[in-house]
Amino acid sequence: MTRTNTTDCSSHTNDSNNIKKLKRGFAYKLFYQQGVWPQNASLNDYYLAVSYTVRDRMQQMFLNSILSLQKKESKIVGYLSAEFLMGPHLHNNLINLGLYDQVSRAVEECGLDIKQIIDHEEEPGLGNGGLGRLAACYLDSLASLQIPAIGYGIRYEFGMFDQEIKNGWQKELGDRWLQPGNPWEFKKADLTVEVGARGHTEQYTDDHGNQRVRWVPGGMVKGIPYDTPVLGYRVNNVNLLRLWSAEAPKSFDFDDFNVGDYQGAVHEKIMAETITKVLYPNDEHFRGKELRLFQQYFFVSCSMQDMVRIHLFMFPNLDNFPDKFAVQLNDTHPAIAVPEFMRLLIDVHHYSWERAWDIVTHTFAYTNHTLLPEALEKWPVAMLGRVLPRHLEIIYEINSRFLDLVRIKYPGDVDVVRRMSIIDESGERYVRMAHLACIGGYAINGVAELHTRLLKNHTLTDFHRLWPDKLTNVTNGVTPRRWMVLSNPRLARLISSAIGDGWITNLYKLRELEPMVDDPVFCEKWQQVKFDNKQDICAMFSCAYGPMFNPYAMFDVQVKRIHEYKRQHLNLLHIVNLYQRLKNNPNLDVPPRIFIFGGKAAPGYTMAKLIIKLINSIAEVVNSDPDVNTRLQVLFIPNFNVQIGHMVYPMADLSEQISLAGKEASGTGNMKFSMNGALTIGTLDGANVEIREEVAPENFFLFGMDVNEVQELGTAGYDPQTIYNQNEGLKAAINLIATGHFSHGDRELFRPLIDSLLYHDPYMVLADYQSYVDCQQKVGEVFQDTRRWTKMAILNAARMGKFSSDRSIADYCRKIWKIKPFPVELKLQQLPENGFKFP
Ligand code: 73E
Repeated sequence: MTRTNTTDCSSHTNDSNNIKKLKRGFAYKLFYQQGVWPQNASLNDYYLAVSYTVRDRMQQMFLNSILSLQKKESKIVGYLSAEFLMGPHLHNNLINLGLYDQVSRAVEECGLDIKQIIDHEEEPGLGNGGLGRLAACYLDSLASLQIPAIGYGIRYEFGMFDQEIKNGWQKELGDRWLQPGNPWEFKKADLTVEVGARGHTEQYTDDHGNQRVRWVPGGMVKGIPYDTPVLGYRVNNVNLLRLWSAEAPKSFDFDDFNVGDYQGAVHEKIMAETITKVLYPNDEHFRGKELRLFQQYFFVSCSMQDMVRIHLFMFPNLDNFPDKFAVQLNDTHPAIAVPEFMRLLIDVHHYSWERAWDIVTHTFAYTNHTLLPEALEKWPVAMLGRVLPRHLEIIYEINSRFLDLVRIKYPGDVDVVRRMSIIDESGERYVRMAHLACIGGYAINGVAELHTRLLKNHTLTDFHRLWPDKLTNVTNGVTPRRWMVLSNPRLARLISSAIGDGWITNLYKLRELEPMVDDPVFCEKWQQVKFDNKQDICAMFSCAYGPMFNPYAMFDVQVKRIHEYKRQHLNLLHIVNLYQRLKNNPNLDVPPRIFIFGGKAAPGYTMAKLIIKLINSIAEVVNSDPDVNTRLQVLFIPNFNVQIGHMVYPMADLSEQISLAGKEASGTGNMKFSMNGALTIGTLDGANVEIREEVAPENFFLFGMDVNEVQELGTAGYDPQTIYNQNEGLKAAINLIATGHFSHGDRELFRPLIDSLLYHDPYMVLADYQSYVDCQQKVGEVFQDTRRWTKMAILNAARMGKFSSDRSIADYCRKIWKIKPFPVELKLQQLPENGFKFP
């Protein structure tokens, strides 16, 4: 159902009326909210004034939507995620409201520039990368598809660190995103909940003579919710992002103060507030830090208590909780929700174990995002028992009952019991959170077809054998609102002028672009869009580098977290090889290329940081060498985040998706590039496989081993040195780095990286090297045939329908949540002119 609202009028009079109202809104907000006269206001004041004015335009829909969450008939998705990488709000809200043009005119009439205002926003970087951004795309699609949903997470005071490059090295700076003020959130102090920690459990007999257990926590913290409205695209539904912030139960204890323990009272406050202080910047590397465990428990407990409260607002008990809520666990980070909900049902609401278990196992569904063994969460039993003693007891009981079932199913098979147990007893004892999530939920899903197949056949094969219907696939997707309409307005306009704008809510409609590949005028316009986007980025970097970047060159881009499995160093070996060939043969027939990198390394991941240093060192040498620098340039864009992503995906010609097959669960950057008309060079990994299927093999540059070949090579015994010795080009490239050509003669600097490649090469970079270089040769040849390249690029974008997050969410609704749209009717409530009476 599309919105017929008062803010999106097309008539000229209404337009100018609305613009007038907007301008008045800005002035009021400046004066009353910011407390400044327009002439004294800073850019931040203007940003806040514009944002508050826009937020006011969302209120009617927002409050109507909250009311409809409380209707008995609507089923709600509770999306539990430790990360939501939302990106800037203002621009997105303007697009989803349909207010961009009016607000930009109103701003302009105030003598300002909407771009400046939009760019001023400090983005909430409350996520590491793909997993957190996926959660944000899913919130956009949930609202746009009119599915009631609440995203539950953590309001980190410091999100993902800001990255600076100093002398080629990554430097991390604290991200103070809340400093300038956050106009998009509402603090809901009256919905505060309490969360316990540590302490012990005890048995007692209740008033009815029943034996019960209770947890006596050693301490408590308060969870304060902050709500951010999440708009759907041109619909009335507004969903909720509810992020929890930790506070001490009492902020200033005068009793303690009087008895002289002022330090103690303040210490307690500081400890409590540490819980939501900072996002752990580790992507796919599990570190068993106690504070992280408590962060997870904290937000999960707050969220489950909140859902129980909402449920009991409508129903007399929790019997039918799974009819009202479908709770999705975004990876295992919130998996402690399983024993927490058991505890709430049994200890607090006095359900029997059996009834409680029935409710729990009809409530949760679990998404697995990674196969990397080092990413799988397992908490030391001793630590979990110390922090959450009642939960450990419940986990033991879940495990004991589960293993009874396994023993009945596989009599005499002790090995399967050991493998499937929630407790890993092979050395120090650990709680395997993935097993807990598999056992405690009714559905498990992988995030791309290949990934789900690997889960079925390897990582979760025992669970798949036990419950063949439980594991399904839902391939990831990204929202075309942010990743096309917002970030690539030129392309969006061109597409809409050709096929109308239905594609924005039904991405399969992009197929209608296919016949346009034979229309030379359309192809030329397509090229012009790409060229203009490239020029924008050249202009941006001309301040730092001068006018060195050439928009006619091929823009070859790899932006993602820096990780060995993603193989940024494979890309670098090709660059060094190309550099050597150009030095040896100035007439080499290759098109000019700019290799662009972006991404952060986990602060403790030494090898990833060394890869960043190597990228910058190669850039320094190559970019200043007049023999090559008109044909080959390297650029590292610092601090890659959502905002920079808006510029990067639209300007790329070539998208690098070059992980070792079997390592990247899905990838989502691959989808963003393709929908913006970049061609992919990639392995058969993650969602690349499905992208290639959709766009057809002839429109995709495939190289490298597939998963089976990787496995066979591993079994046969992989020896990178043999490959090094037999491949002259590869040897020369590695030697050039090793002998200090890019490190001012220092042979030690990159030795750890070189040694790793030569003696271990865990991600088989050398094995895929030649195939990659050959494929890059082909890429260069095709790029020189502009018509052919353009045709392939248009077909890539035209065939991206499957990778809209709208399709992913529709799949979740159908396969897992069993939820249907619940459109919100907009009943405009007039605010009383003459004040109101408290009911
Ligand atoms: O392949 C990506 C995937 O596209 C995967 O690596 C990523 O999730 C994306 C969305 O499905 C991912 N991130 C994490 N695990 N998988 C992770 C693990 C621990 C902390 C933070 C993120």
